Amino acid sequence: MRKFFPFFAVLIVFSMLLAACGGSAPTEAAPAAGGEEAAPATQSGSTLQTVMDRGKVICGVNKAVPGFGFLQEDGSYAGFDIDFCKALAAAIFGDPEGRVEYRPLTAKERFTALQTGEIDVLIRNTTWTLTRDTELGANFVATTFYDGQGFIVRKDSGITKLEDLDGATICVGAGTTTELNLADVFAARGISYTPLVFEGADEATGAYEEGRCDSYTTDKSGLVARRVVMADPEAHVILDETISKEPLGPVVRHGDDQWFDIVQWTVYATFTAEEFGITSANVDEIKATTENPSIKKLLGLEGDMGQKLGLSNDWAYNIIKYVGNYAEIYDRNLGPDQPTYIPRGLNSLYTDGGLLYAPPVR
Ligand SMILES: N[C@@H](CCC(=O)N[C@@H](CS)C(=O)NCC(=O)O)C(=O)O
Repeated sequence: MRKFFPFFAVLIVFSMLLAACGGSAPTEAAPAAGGEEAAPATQSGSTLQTVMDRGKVICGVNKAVPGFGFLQEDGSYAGFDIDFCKALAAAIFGDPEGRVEYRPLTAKERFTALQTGEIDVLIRNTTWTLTRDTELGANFVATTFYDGQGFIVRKDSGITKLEDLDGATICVGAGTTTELNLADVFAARGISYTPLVFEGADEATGAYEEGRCDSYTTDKSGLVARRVVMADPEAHVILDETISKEPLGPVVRHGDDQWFDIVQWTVYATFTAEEFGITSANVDEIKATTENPSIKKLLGLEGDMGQKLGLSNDWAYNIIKYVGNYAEIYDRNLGPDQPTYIPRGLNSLYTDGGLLYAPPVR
């Protein structure tokens, strides 16, 4: 019984913080959904036209998560999510160089930026949930990274499991699924805690490193990423336990099916290229020699797959040539040679025991 009072106190504080920070609940009315049924299959959306007229795609990204979305010292962006922005630009414009404008957004800002048209697409460690898919006027197109929420603690804290966090102060980002899972799971397991809520990862991990909280919680990918930029990464350990499902991927606005299709098939082209063993290094040779009808369709040698999307027929060739297949994107950012190494696990092709499975290009 002794645990109950502090636990409810925590809940009240948490609710106040959630109200202040917006949580992941909608804070603005979403634009009217376009309605998939209302739109004929051949209807042209306006986002592609806007992007083509502008000559650039505006991509909402993270700037604080190395390996995923990170603003580097030279002012350029790098990461797994950034590469999907480039893949989209390659599909639309051919060479993606100079064709993406990155808009750094905090977790709290991201859905409003999408709703208001400030960005064309959100590619920023964002979890697909029912509420976001409906009330926020967002459409998740595909999962590019299967993740789950975890916790990082100081190695010398002696904390090895969630129950050891009873009574702890936990640093967490505002407007995230992380906040909500933390409340649900800790309540269900009767673990009391005090949340310290911050708008950005820099602030949250800064507070954790200063010892203001006993643990920092976010997607495990985010923990690996943020550990890299800590003063002494070796002094911190990520607990084994994963408390949620966090399927991360690109998001578009409701109401433009053509744009949805373009972003979705851009992702699928990277999976399909890996499945066929087509890389940025061998795509020209394969293009010149292949007799495989499926590869011919993908690379635009047969059929008019690109045109059906409103693009040129070499859309997928350009993605592969200039950005690479999924494995290349993964390894460049999260592979064994990177400080942000994350074993592929669920993010392997279905043929390798993972969850990545693209519908056929035909
Ligand atoms: N995947 C989760 C969490 C994503 C998220 O934004 N996490 C925070 C962790 S504090 C983050 O990346 N913050 C970086 C920033 O806002 O600069 C979600 O979609 O809500």
